[in-house]
Amino acid sequence: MHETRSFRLGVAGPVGTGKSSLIATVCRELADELRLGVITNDIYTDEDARLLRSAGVLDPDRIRAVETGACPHTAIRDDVTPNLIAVEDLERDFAPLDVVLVESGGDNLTATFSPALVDAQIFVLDVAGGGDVARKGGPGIARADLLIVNKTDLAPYVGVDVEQMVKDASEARDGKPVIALSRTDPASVAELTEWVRTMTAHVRTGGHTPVDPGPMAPHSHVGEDGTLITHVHSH
Ligand SMILES: Nc1nc2c(ncn2[C@@H]2O[C@H](COP(=O)(O)OP(=O)(O)O)[C@@H](O)[C@H]2O)c(=O)[nH]1
Ligand SMILES: [Mg+2]
Repeated sequence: MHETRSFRLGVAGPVGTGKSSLIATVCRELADELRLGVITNDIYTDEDARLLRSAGVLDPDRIRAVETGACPHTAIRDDVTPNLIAVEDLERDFAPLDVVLVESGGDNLTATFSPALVDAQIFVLDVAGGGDVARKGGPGIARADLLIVNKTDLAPYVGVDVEQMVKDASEARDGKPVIALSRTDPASVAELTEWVRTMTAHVRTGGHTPVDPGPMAPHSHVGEDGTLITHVHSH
């Protein structure tokens, strides 16, 4: 492994589940301990990058946006080149970096990162999405290196049983880790930062093999000109 190469950690999951907030939390907790960088992916804006810069948890120059110009999952799975260039630029400009967090533009419940882009990935769900999402599964839920059930502080308001949701998720994951997280719950934040710390050390020693969670489900988008763009991945 090249000595300036960082641990590249993907953060995927549907829009609004708290990916940017989770990255801000990791930066706030670990920026004194690990040398961090962040890449965000949005279709036409750099909104996530701006949000993270304004959170004041990391040197703003270490946060860069990739404007995908197309469905964001394409940029984290099918054509990872713009993201790889952004990661490598960041690694070169701030060498050595320990971890680069890559946020996907969350447009789909089954979007996953290519192992060509990240060494490990986190998939983020939130309790507001409903308790049955974890049970229904999907490649990110079943096979990401870490699954986050986020915003547990909201569970009483949306009638979700967090314990059951974590249990369902764990069953779908063959024992791979699940963390019930809320940014208002320090114990859960500590669990998350400990996972990042341990995984960083594990990747550094070469003990971790990136796993492809598998392709996302076939789906369609309405393009800018009103035409239907259909993504069908067959293997
Ligand atoms: N109640 C609660 N809200 C949260 C938590 N984490 C994030 N949010 C809110 O959820 C919304 C979406 O968060 P964001 O990080 O932008 O989601 P993203 O689209 O996945 O990047 C924002 O209004 C956040 O303030 C949490 O732990 N608890
Ligand atoms: Mg975001």
